[in-house]
Amino acid sequence: MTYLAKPKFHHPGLPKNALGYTHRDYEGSISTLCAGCGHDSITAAIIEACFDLSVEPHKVAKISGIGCSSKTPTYFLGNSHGFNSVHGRMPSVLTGANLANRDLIYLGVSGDGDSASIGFGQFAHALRRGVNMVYIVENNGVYGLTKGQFSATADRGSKSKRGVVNSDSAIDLVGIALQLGASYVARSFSGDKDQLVPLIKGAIEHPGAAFIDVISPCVAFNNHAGSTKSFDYVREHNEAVNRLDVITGRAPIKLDQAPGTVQVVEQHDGSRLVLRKLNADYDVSDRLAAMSFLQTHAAKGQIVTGLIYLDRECEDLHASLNTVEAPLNELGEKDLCPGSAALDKINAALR
Ligand SMILES: Cc1ncc(C[n+]2csc(CCOP(=O)(O)OP(=O)(O)O)c2C)c(N)n1
Ligand code: SF4
Ligand SMILES: [Mg+2]
Repeated sequence: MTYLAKPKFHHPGLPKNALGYTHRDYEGSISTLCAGCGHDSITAAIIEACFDLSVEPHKVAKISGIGCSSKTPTYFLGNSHGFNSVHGRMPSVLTGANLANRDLIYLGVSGDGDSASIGFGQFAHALRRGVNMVYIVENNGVYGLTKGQFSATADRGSKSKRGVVNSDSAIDLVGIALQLGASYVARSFSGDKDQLVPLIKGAIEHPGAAFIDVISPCVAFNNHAGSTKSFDYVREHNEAVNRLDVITGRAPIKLDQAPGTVQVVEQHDGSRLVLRKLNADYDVSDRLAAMSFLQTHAAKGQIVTGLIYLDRECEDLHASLNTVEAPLNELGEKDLCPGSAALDKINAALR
């Protein structure tokens, strides 16, 4: 239970990262989700990614909405900043926090109900503005917390646990993110840690709006035959475009790559994504091709996973607004109050 703290002691031989921290230092409270919930696997992947990258926990702000998925920040990074906001409002709270202090890593955690229904507008605007963040949707196709109603990402024709057939078309958040201009777009599966951990690491290193849609089966309400978000269905229909890993501090290598080889993509901050390309004709830098690839495979009933699109030239919201670099809480009176001469100049310019 959330109020039960995990014991502090751990095996003295646990591996340590560059900061001297173990996995335990990136954990949170004990999860209260249903045993086997895909969301818990995503929590484990976030912990591993932050451990691997030696992220300083106090440099992370985790922000969520409402839902089983939005509860998960309690279960990881217990020493980080956290804000559990209102249903569908994570993106605007995150945007505000980011504008006030760009020095933190912003980790937005949401659900398909949280982001594709009540928060759809918020989702859209945070991505199109290029807020520097990692935006994770833990996508189970249902409102898990409120007992399994179809969400807007449930596929048309899929069946609820009680046998009701969904008659509405699904929203594909990856397709929308591509169209809105997100500069890092990926999809993964909660049960594929090998793929998910490097995708999260890449998103943390990415200096712009990074969106990851993670199919995350709800074992209580959406893991039956007839569901297209169940463990069995996703395993059978998964079409991985690439395998990747993140390595920091290596020399860059060009993007043109032969099928079956390894490719390193350099990002603005100097970190590298190492991609193993499985598809001969797949290129992560081509937004239009990515959109068409998604649609083509969706028509075949296949779920494309992997790093689907990456814009290495992206600008974040601070660059487009030309904001001050220092966090607002570090600005002194001199910065905030330039004096009457400066004010007179501004007023004169407006006359
Ligand atoms: C303004 C508002 N409307 C409705 C609700 C009820 N509600 C709570 S969680 C939720 C949906 C959660 O679904 P999702 O975001 O997919 O999270 P999951 O539980 O599936 O992880 C709803 C409708 C609410 N808390 N607040
Ligand atoms: S109801 Fe579904 S989403 Fe919520 S904790 Fe249980 S399995 Fe996970
Ligand atoms: Mg959901």
